[in-house]
Amino acid sequence: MNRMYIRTTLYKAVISATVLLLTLSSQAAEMDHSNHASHGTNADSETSANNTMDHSAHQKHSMAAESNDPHAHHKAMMSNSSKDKILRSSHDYKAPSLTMLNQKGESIEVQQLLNSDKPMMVNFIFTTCPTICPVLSSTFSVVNRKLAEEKDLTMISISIDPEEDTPEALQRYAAKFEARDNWTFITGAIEDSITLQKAFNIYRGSKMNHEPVTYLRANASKPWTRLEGFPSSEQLIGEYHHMQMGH
Ligand SMILES: [Cu+2]
Repeated sequence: MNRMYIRTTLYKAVISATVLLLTLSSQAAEMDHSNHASHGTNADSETSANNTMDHSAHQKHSMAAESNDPHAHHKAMMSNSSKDKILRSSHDYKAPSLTMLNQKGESIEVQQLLNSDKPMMVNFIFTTCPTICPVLSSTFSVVNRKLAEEKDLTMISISIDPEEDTPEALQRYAAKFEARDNWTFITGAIEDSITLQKAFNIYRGSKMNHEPVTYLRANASKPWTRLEGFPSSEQLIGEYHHMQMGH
């Protein structure tokens, strides 16, 4: 769908239908993902069901709705341009054999790391991203803390901008998101990052085109679950428990 068309249409609706707006404004606590438009956030996500969001990174938008609020039209647009949904699919991605680096500067055999017989959650990020990655990383941070008792779980964030994301940069990023020991950040050669992105069908030619995707699997004998969109921490934890029950 054409986002600009939606926004334009909504704006007209705002002008002509105040009553409608007041109704919509009650949904204003939903997130504004309009700044994610350039990342193609919603392009493929129209078909899925789940619409629960982690709002932790967007508290500033959680204003109470008021009847005479002059920003009601803005809120209405936010709530309606942000029907972010999670598109869930299953894939047999093959981790390539690569030697990369973790945030401590240690060599990591990527294939060995990813082909673990233990549960795993993976995403692709870059530390200077102003939009998608802070949301994904905030969610990972909450999950990392809430699943602290799950000793087998490994969480992995792979840089798609390894030239900027040195091990030191990743270590600072990890500290910022209070990453526990079981959350590893991966960088290395740009070609290797691209190879890895292609293996997980997330390479889009430029870091500026990247999409929010989270991958999970119970162990190396299972397919990867691919979640496109912005799952909340509760959703990710739900996926984790679901997967641990053998589904
Ligand atoms: Cu990003």
